Amino acid sequence: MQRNWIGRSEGTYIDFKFADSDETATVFTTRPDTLMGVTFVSMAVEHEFTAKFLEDAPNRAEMQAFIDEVKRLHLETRDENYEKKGFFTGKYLIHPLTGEKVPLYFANFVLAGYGTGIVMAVPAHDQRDFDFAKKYGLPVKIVIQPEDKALEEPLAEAYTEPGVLVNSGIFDGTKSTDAKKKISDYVIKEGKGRIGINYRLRDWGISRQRYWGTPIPMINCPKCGTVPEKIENLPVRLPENVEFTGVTSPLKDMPEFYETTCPCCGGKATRETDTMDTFVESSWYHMRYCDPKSSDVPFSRKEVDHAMPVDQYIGGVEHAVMHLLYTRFFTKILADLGYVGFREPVKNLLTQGMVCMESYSNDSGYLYPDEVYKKDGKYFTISDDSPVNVGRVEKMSKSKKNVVDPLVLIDKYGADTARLFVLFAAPPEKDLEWSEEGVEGCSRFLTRIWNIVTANEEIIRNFADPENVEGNGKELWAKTHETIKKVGDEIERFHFNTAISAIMELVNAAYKLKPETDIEKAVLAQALRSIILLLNPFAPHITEELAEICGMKEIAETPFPKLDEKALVKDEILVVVQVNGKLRDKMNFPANVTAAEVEAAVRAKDYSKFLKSGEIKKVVYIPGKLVNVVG
Ligand code: ANZ
Ligand code: ZN
Repeated sequence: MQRNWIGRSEGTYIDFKFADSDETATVFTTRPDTLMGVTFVSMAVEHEFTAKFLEDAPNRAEMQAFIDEVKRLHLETRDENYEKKGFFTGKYLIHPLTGEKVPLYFANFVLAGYGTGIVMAVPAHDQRDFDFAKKYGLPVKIVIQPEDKALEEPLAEAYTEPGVLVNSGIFDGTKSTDAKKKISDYVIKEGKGRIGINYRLRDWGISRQRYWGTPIPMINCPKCGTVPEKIENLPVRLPENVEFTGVTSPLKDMPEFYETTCPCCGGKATRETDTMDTFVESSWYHMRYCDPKSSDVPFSRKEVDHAMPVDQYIGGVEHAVMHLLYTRFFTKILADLGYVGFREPVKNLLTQGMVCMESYSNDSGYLYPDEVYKKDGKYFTISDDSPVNVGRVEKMSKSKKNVVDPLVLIDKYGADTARLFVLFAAPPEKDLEWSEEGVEGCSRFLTRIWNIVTANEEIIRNFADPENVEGNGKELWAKTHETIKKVGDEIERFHFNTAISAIMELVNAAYKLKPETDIEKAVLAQALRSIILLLNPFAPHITEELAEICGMKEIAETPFPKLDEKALVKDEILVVVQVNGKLRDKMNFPANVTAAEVEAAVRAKDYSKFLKSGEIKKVVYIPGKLVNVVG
């Protein structure tokens, strides 16, 4: 996402001479392969050429009106999907290769801040240029043909795929992918262009007309201009006796703050009342947390290098480009200046999803979920049983009223159920769809655990973990330790939902064992203790309560359950049999089977109908997995 946001773009600058002067209009293009298809050139109204064009224009008023309209549009919206509009500048440019005259247009979709603000237009191969050409009756010249069949003219839309060059003189027959470099090299060799790199990234204006934020320590003097505050007067502190009118920053109404003297000439001057964007601070202030007591420096390198970088950043996806890009930028500067010894502030990023829910509405607007009820798959209002429309599942928002109050949920089901549902319903990086059924399911699951633990309280109290298990309890013993391993691994990867579903499986397995022997009781006791411990991070209240009932130590003081590798050793393994690479059979072997025993077992079977020669030439055994029979 950051790479996209920065938007590095490699292309070529190409010079077009004006037909009526010696001046040059330079375009930036990433598609020099289409150069021979240029039928006009478009430019931003904010370009510096504009003033001259206005002077020369016979229809100056009309041109000015167009320019004003587009400028307003560019200030008001950043979304570039508005209707394409243009205006002829009255000027022509000379095509650098053909020498033909091409008209120069103002176009509202050309941005002043990107490239050169001038674009060579290729209507046949660029959709924006195509729409523009259709609207203003400009020619469409095909210079790239698909390799399999010729395009039908007139085109219904721009052809933007690669192909082979046509109508391009010496470049005819060249693949468009190769022609990019060829034409670019040619133009450069002719002295009519240069390689260019452009970035989509816009400048970051860090000042805000707000009170909260770091003061900008600058002073505006009518004589000296904008000058920095004297070092001995730093830091500039914001007044604390402020009143918020809700209209302007209170600083603008506080002469006691802004009236000052100029550090250069000593005359009357005003202090800057804008403050810095809060991102300026959040880009580095976490480093102060590593060293909150230093008073001569913001932080000491020793303390910061010890604690930073951040191991795990968790945030909404909106931080991936803004905050995280700024903080990387600040960190690199601080590293360059020698204030920190690392160049990346964060080791790992998790962008969590959103909580979503369907919305309910009727003619009088949106309804809260507790104003409706569900019957036979349809929804009705509680107030008068009238039907309710159900909207799509989307981000919870107050305006759509598709929100649930966690307190209501906690009152009805308890905090453990609420937390368990949130963690279970989706992996953290995905959106979570809220559902009452899901919440009820989690509540039932906790009840099942309560029931099985309290029913086996004596067993849990009296039986220690088993040493080694054979026979009837073996399956649950293995399952317990598989679950311990899985839950541990999944928690480390933030996959709480799969950790919880593994615990659910273990609960089901525990319900199946009806213990008779002491060893079986020990197995069940260990399984139930493990369930309590493993579930504790997700449902702390009920599990601490159960631990106490069963005479276990306080869980907060208990380490994560230990994995017993012995329990994971399988008695039997399943080996897949391939004959000449195709799956043909499966066989069970004792876990300690040797390659020779597997080969003997395979040779004892009759696979002759799958063998080309009718007999086995070779047997290749990949231990524990598969055996390939060749012949
Ligand atoms: C001719 C051409 C033909 C183009 C074609 C595209 C397709 P990126 O990849 O984002 O860098 N462009 C250049 N400057 C512009 C500006 N200031 N405002 C609007 N558009 C501008 O995009 C580069 C392409 O965007 C350039 O390549 C140019 O159009 C356009 F079949 O040149 B192209
Ligand atoms: Zn001054």
